[in-house]
Amino acid sequence: MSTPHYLALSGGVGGAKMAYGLAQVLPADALVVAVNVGDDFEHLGLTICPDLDTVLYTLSGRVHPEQGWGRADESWGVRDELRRLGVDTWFLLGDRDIALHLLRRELLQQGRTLSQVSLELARRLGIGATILPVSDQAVRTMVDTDRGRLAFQDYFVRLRCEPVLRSLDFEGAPSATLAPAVRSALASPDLAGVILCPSNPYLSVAPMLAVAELRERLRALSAPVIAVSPIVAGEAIKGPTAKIMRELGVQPTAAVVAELYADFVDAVIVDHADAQLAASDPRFDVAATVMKSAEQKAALARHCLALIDALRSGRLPQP
Ligand code: FO1
Repeated sequence: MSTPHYLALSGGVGGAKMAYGLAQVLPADALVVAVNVGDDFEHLGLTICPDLDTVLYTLSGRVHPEQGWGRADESWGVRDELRRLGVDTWFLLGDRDIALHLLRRELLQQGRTLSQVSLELARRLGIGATILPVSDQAVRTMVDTDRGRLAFQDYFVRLRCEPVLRSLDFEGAPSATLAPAVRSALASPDLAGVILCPSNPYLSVAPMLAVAELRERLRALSAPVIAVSPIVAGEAIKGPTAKIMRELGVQPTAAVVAELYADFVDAVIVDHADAQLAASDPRFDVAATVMKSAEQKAALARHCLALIDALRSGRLPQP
């Protein structure tokens, strides 16, 4: 990669919206999106990569607009037939989604890495940006709850996040390394900056940072690293982030999110609703972070790029 480029670190729905905004305002060869793999699992013989697929479907304009995951215009013939065959279809996979999974299975069985497969799927979906898993090795989020130790999707989808969370760990992370192209993007002198998308800090960002090499490289980076808070006025924009933070004994605030990343982040963008944080601490910057329309996504992306630009030239963000 020889042109200036930006690396976005993304989980599922919220991260994908940010990545979509960045893809609107950057040339295709200037955006690399490294995606959480902690939610991945094997199901019905398929390798399910929910966050990668959410990014792929969002950037290719195929995502279900209300859910934020899965496909728009989906059909359910396979799910219905599985039900008739007595299969518990707790994890919803539509027909079009299954087609993508069959192709992923085929490409993986040919011996390609998850990075290579993700690049190929992005190409076939017409996406110009580079979409990669944060690691090619399996990192699996496990949760300890009041109902015992659970695999992530059992907790998140089957049990709808109802069990009370006590702690999380990331199986495989201690021996996992960065996907080679993510490492290259981070090591490149052309890296202009890193954007931590507004993803759940515990469920989406922590499994990425559990790959120790990522955190080390972010700490050592000379290019600016910024984060967008997924918490607005004490609540998550979407999903269970605030509930999880309370169960883990921390206040769901943008300030707490900033503290989690304090060792490697140069600035944190918070919503106007949390503007008071920026009044006393120059590490906070304020923007409209709730992204509903394509314009709002692009506007937040432009704000991120302007903040990185200001940090690169040593200027403080303007309130
Ligand atoms: N989320 C659900 O709440 N229920 C589902 O049945 C479900 C199926 C599903 C299938 C493919 C996919 O890529 C994502 C899917 N998700 C589903 C979303 C996903 O499991 C979570 O949103 C993420 O893991 C959290 O980022």
